Amino acid sequence: MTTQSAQRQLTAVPFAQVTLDDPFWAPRQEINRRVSIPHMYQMLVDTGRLSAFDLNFTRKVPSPIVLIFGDSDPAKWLEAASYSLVTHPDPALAALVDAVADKIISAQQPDGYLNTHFTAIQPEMRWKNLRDWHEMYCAGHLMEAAVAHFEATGERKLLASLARYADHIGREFGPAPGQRRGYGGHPEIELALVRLFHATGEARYLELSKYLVEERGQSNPHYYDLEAVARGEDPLAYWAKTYEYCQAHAPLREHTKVVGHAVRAMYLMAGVADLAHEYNDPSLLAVCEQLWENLVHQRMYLTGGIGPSRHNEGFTTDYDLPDETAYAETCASIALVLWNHRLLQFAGNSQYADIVEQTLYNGFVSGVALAGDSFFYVNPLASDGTHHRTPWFECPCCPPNVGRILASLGNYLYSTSADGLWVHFYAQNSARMEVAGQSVQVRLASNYPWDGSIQLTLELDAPQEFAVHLRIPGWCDSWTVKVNGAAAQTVAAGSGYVALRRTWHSGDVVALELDMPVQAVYANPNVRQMQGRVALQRGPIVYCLEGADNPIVNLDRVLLDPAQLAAFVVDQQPLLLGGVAVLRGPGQLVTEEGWDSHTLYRRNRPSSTQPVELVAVPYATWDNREPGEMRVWFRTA
Ligand code: FUB
Ligand code: ZN
Repeated sequence: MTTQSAQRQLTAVPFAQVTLDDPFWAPRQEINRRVSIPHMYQMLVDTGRLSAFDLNFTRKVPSPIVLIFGDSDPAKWLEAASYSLVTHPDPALAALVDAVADKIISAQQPDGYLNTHFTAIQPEMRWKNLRDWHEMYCAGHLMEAAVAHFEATGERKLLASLARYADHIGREFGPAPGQRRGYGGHPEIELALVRLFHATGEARYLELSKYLVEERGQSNPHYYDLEAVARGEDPLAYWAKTYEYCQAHAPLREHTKVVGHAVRAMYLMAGVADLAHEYNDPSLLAVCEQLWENLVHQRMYLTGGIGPSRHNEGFTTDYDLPDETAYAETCASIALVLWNHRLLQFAGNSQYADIVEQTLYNGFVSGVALAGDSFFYVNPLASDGTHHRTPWFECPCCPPNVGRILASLGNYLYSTSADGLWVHFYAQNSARMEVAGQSVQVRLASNYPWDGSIQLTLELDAPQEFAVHLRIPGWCDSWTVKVNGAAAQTVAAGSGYVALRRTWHSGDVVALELDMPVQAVYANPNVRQMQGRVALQRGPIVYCLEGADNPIVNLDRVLLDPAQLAAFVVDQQPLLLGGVAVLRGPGQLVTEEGWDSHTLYRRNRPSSTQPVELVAVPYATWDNREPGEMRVWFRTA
């Protein structure tokens, strides 16, 4: 990617123009609409998150921090519900959305301020602790909800309300005399303000976003120290010890690694990617590229999970990727998707689409049960059988976050550029988009991700020359492409796409065959926790063993010989786990022969194994049956 220009060459096709009817996502979207969104609404009601906007609740002070940022949960729900209305008009949901929008607006103060906790409970503490108290984070989610609500309904009332709140924040914070040089400890508002700018056309929101990014980590003494002293606190008593936790340890352009809380880091970088484009600032894009390299090559799980540590809900050191204790918060994977999707639009480099795909199909969608009414907050890569999804959390950030991504999933499939269209993912769908000045209807038929045969049919009003860019996924080593049955002239794009450049006629069919064998995956020798281990992947799907299919006590005793991979068969099971391809193949089980419950250590090692038939299921679908062990990384024979 060039660092001379930071302008995006691609424009993502919005989900409103894409209808998924594939076997993987379409049923999940339907469950999201029919089960998750109503379930989450009820949870918000039951936990007082919605009635908080009536501003007549009480709460002990100091409040648990999770209650302080409770406004963000209805905001994400409203965003999810608004997206759902776009693809599935539903008068009952529309009425609920309208009522929630009104409720939020009703809590707005005359000066534009809009936060339930710091209006009803601690009004004297408004903006006094930007580091910890999440006011800007909540504001950001409310702004995203307002943009989604406006786009779904055409109603400007919530958008106008959040614009007033943004104006309030813009008056309070900034570099001008009389303003405070603060910025939020939990990024989110940065990317939200860019969305608000696009929805309203008001450049001051973009300027505010830029200020918040540029100011981060700048002042000396540190802004968070100054505000701590003003509260009568010792800044050194900060539990996280260092401002790396909230990416405020140094000015952004001096960041060299992804650090701290994973969700904060990713939301921040998604906003930075937006600003790089909006201001055509290569130095911001360069920071994105540098941190991306560190994240993807040293700090990311195979599933697209990020942030191994529970302590800071975030990053530790390079190559520290334990499986059983992995934190890998669902929200962190979501934020990773948001960032990579933004990076993808700069030059159409498939390395970013690879991350989006890997994350969506694995560590993101593991976050919700197939039934749609329970969720993972933490996504480990091994379990002794005690980790399960639950209907809700004291800190319920993940469920509505999953809801908004599922409802808008069509966002991730296509882009257009000056020279044509780009296909990033091959889930079956129909879409329409503007290409080279005319509306093009696209039908993509596939059984992805279970099968690598893809057929793309184009319908146009008149013949037109443009390029169709097809992503060759990072996991695919061999592929063919034909147009109307004949081997096609492709231009290999170094960026991981092939381009078919020709005059297209209505009815032209592109056939892409992606070879999709069962693959063994190994970890870099520096990942100490995964040495001598192997994982199974097929296409974008990472597999795991679950106790439900493998009645073995202690799945960690399974040995998998990569030389036996050819013996694995792909078994499509339409009735299992919503319809999945299961992998069946041979393994070995280390027996306990020579050991007993009185022997923890021995001076010689009895090596006794017995053959075992293994059944692997997609990682994302684990814990949807009876409780049991789960494991992604196996010992190698
Ligand atoms: O702090 C707000 C959200 O709650 C974070 O993004 C999550 O990690 C959880 O701590
Ligand atoms: Zn979360």
